[in-house]
Amino acid sequence: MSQDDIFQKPLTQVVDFVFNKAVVDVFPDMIRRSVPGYDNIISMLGVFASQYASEKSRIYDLGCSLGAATLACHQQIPERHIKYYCIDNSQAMLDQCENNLKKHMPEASKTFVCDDVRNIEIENASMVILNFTLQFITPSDRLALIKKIHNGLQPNGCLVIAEKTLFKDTNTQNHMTEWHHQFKRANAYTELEISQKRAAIENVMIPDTTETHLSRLKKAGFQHPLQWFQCLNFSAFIAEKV
Ligand code: GEK
Repeated sequence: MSQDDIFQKPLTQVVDFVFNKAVVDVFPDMIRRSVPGYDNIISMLGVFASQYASEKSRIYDLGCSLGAATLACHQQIPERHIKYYCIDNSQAMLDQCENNLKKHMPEASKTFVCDDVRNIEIENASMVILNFTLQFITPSDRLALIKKIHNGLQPNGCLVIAEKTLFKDTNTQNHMTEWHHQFKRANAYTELEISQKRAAIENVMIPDTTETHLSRLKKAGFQHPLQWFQCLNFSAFIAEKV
């Protein structure tokens, strides 16, 4: 696995972050050193799949990157004949995802679509995964996307969402931000890397508060959305379609 050195050198101008080939090569290292609890969330998606994924249904991994969430699900339920739909609008990500999943789950049915998740039809789904993807969607489009997912889920299916989250209270927000930077320092990112990454991502990744996530899920038709995970300013939710 290659080490993330994308922001190691001083840049004359920090441009908006894109999921290009350079990012693909370091992605597993980048996400683990940047997102506290990432591995824990990935493995819990497999646990949720074992409860919610019904025989011959579809699982959609929206913003799949390298396919870690899909693989975690498949490993728990290899016998259920699930049709996996891996969606990402980065061709570089999707190509590497396809390589990974063809290698690690060759027997499973899987479709790879390079498109914006807003353009994808969702049908016959028993599980839809938005693992650190919703935060990259224009905020005004988020409710429509969640409603579309609700419509495409089977009864008793679930939507799982993980995100970086904001806090209404300034004191809490400041602590969480500082502790997150401390987490990155502990994972050997320098001050320059932390600040250049922050500048590159701030226009493209727009987090919501936990309250916004839960109320939007309710507006979209999910009756009892739950937050099941928090580590610093990273949270995960699960919402069952009744
Ligand atoms: C994981 N889920 O490892 N449509 C489709 N894909 C998109 C869009 C969009 N509008 N916007 C961003 N992406 C993964 C991690 S990473 C999270 C998800 C992160 C894609 C983008 O190309 C990238 O692959 C992914 O969403 C976000 O479980 O890097 O913080």
